[in-house]
Amino acid sequence: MVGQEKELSKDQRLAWFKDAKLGIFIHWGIYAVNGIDESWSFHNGYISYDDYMKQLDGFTATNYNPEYWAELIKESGAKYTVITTKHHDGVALWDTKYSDLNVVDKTPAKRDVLTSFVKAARSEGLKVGLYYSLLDWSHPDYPNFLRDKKRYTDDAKRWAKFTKFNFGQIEELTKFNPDLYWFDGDWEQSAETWKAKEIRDLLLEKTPTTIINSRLQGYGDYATPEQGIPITKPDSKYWELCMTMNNSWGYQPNDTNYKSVNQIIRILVDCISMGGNLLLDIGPKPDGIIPQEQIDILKGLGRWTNKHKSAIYGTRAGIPFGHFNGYTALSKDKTILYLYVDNKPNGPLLIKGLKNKVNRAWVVGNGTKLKTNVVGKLYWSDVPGLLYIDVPEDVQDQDVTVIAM
Ligand code: FHN
Repeated sequence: MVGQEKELSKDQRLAWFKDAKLGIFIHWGIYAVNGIDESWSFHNGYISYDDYMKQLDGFTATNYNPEYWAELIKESGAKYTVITTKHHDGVALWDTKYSDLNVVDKTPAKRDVLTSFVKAARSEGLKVGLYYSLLDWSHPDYPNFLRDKKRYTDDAKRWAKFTKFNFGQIEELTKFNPDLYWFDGDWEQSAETWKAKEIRDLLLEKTPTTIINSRLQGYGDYATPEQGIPITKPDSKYWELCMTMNNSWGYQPNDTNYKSVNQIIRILVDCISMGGNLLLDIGPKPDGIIPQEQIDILKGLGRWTNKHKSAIYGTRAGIPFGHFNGYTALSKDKTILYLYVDNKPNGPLLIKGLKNKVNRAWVVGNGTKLKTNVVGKLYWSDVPGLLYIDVPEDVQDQDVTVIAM
């Protein structure tokens, strides 16, 4: 249960996560072959189960280059990555001994594509998260199959068989020594039915320094909002927003509705300003090529994150809205305030109601000192009244300018 262990131990386990700010999510599976919705397309009846599974024949991984994936993820500025080891369709990316529904036995890729990625990501210094769907719509002993067709409703023996299988696969994943377990699909059963506490205990016993996302029916460590940016800070000390670059998790060539680099940077700073992380998704093609639009976004993001490192990693949530018309964050020791300027200012920035004296202000990434002008300071106080900061056009970033003070 959240908060079950001693707070210190949970804080220690989550320390890297709190500082990381950016992760890259990877949805890679057979759904990329037809370029359709991952798992949901058959569950919702847009394609028959048999036709969905025909995609196994097209998952080739012929151009799969895990070292390049890891390099690119690193270049984006991400500190961690989470890959779908098995989505709701039940197709495993590793050589599981619990089912032959895996890319080694059933696809022309004929090899475990997970091990090489974990290794490559680690060599780039990235923390590695493994996504695992608790529900498995392919397993014959899993009760819920198609949206309107249940295999069974109450059969303790079959559920026990499924539970054994699920624990078997989860235990196999512990051998990768993940820094993070990213569960999904918990909504179909209760914590008791999943044996969520036992899953958590198993993971912390096998991999004691790991962390677990919230989708384990209350037995995770941090909140996992999805897609819509939280308007207010989620009610959890640790959290991560997971989000697609276009409207799809997996590769869908027809979905060209990509957010721009600028829009994604603004979402990232929104998360940072509330003390959270952004887990941004990519969906590689069935041969392992990452679509060019996604590469461009990762590189564009990398340009900005590399320039603004000090205002990203290890920061904490900013000051309450009302002091500044935009996103803010604080350095870990709370001596530096960062202002993220996501629109071209048409005059000096205004910060009001500060309780601390401001010694200097500068542009993050190029160090230019900025002129500040205090208006309405009380003669008996060190605290500025209205503080204006000029940000000349030639020091502004093409996306989001960051001012430190
Ligand atoms: O059903 C999945 C969906 O396909 C995708 O994997 C996302 C990622 O967070 N999670 C589920 C829905 O919450």
